[in-house]
Amino acid sequence: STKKRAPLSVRMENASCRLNELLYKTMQQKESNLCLAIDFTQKEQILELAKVAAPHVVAIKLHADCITDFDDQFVKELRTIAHNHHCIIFEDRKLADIGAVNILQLKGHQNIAKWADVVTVHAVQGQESIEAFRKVINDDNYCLSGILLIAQLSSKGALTQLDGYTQAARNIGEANRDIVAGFICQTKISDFDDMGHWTPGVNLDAKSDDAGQQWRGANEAIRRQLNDIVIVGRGVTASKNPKEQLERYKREAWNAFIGGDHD
Ligand code: 5BU
Repeated sequence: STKKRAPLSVRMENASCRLNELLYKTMQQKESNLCLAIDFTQKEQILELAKVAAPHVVAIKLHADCITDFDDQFVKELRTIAHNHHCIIFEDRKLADIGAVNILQLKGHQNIAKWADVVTVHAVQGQESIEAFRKVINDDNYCLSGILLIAQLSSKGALTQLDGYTQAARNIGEANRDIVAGFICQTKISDFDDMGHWTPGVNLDAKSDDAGQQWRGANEAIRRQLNDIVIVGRGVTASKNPKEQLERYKREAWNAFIGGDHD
């Protein structure tokens, strides 16, 4: 898509999905389009970095199933950080089963729907299986307020680049904008103002790891490829000075978003 982004105020007003009202408001208030992926295995490590990161980011992304000592206390402390700093809690679970099982997984041993604002879902299982999320998202007993559909992966050779896949995922998302807050993608794919384009595969100092990941800079991802939100993991988490890197990634990504600095 080549269409430019609408202003955040317009996107907020046009938000069909509850998550996006919160997201665009938070982006504007914090002047940030940064999401930190904290891929650590111990809750204390995660909470420690989450506290440092929370003022700078709009979302904190987790892989709860990688946490070896995950428990209710962790969830409670995480929600407190999110509340105090207006942060979205994002569980990158990548659900990919039939609708009925996706719902069981959301309410399963980690009870994702109770503490995550948003969760990733694959598109591979088809539209009706994705529409099954509506019941949980519309139920006030759960925290979950939207899903992100995976339209493109960042990894080399990802099958999401096969002909028609990304467009088919986009169509499912656009037809269900009350529950699908946007996409995980590499370039902007939807012209609906309210849809958020969240992009992983960003690192300012390296191009790839040794396991298929592909990285590009924030300017490429945001200014050229017109994504909205940068998802950064190891660029921050593997650094000796995460706070300094958070400030750097936040500044680079926001400048690219508001059309400031060029590389
Ligand atoms: P990194 O350390 O910046 O490479 O971490 C990227 C994060 O984004 C990591 O948690 C992945 O699970 C996540 N990710 C990704 O890298 N690529 C994708 O296509 C999707 C998620 Br979907």
